[in-house]
Amino acid sequence: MATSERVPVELCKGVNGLEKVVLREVRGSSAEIYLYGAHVTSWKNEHGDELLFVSAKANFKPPKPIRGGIPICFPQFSNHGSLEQHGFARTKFWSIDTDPPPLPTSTSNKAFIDLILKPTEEDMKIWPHSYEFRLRVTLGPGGDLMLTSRIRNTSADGKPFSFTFAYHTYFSVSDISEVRVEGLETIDYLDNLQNKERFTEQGDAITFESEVDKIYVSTPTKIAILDHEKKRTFVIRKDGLPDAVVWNPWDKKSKAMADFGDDEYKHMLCVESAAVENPITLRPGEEWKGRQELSAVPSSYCSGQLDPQRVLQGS
Ligand code: TA6
Repeated sequence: MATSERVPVELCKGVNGLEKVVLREVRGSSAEIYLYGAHVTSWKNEHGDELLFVSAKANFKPPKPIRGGIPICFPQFSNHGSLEQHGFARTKFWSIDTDPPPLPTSTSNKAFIDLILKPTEEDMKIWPHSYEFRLRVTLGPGGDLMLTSRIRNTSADGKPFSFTFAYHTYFSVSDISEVRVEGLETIDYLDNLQNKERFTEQGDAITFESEVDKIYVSTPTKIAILDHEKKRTFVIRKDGLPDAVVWNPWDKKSKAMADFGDDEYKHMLCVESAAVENPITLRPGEEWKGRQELSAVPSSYCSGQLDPQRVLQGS
């Protein structure tokens, strides 16, 4: 095995020479994060199975965002106002943070990276607030992937600022028509396909037969995505992120996206830990923390081993 394959953290060149960090865990799981956008583009289990979806037509060419993985939506989710859709964090070059303030749950893992984004003078013309955005990406001992964002208002002008946020996670699924989402039953959502009108989820699980673009508000902290064919369940655990966006573009919208294959909607689902309904406001000196932990567990219904409710109620 080449030496580089053993180190827990490796900085190297990715697509089009863009710098990326590779995290490796001793049992074989791995993750990749581009400094462009602090964008997680790969999360593999110990068998080398890719768990995230990245479009075969994804651009790895700034200033366009990368289609897939885990784009970071900041300082806004969606595209109201003057900022670009989903904000600028995903189309900026981040730096490696060599001196991060300690995280209370500071990791004993070795496979983690701290990245930081701060506005330039130029940036301040677009969004006139000074902040420090620190992101820690950790690959846990069992192959779990954790993203912790800390955003601090560092303005000297005494002004607060508000923002909305999402980890826009694209999960790889075998067949969207064989996927169920558990944990959002009875939860209210804003339907992006119906002028953000508010509804209550009626189903006993969410299944997919057409385009879905829903912002579930004040959701439980755990959400499960069950991929029946792969006998795999993704579990999202989130903290500081009260909402969850569920999106599949389906066929028509897929054809309209240049950086997305016409049929790729069949093999992906976005379930995004988010803070959208109620923007977060920070006064100078205040810091917000938003964290999501992703795990992928085997699920085999036939043996009745996995009851999704048990997964959601479990520790
Ligand atoms: O998260 C769902 C969504 O807001 C959809 O409305 C769709 O626009 C998707 O994000 C992708 O946005 P993007 O800017 O990455 O093409």
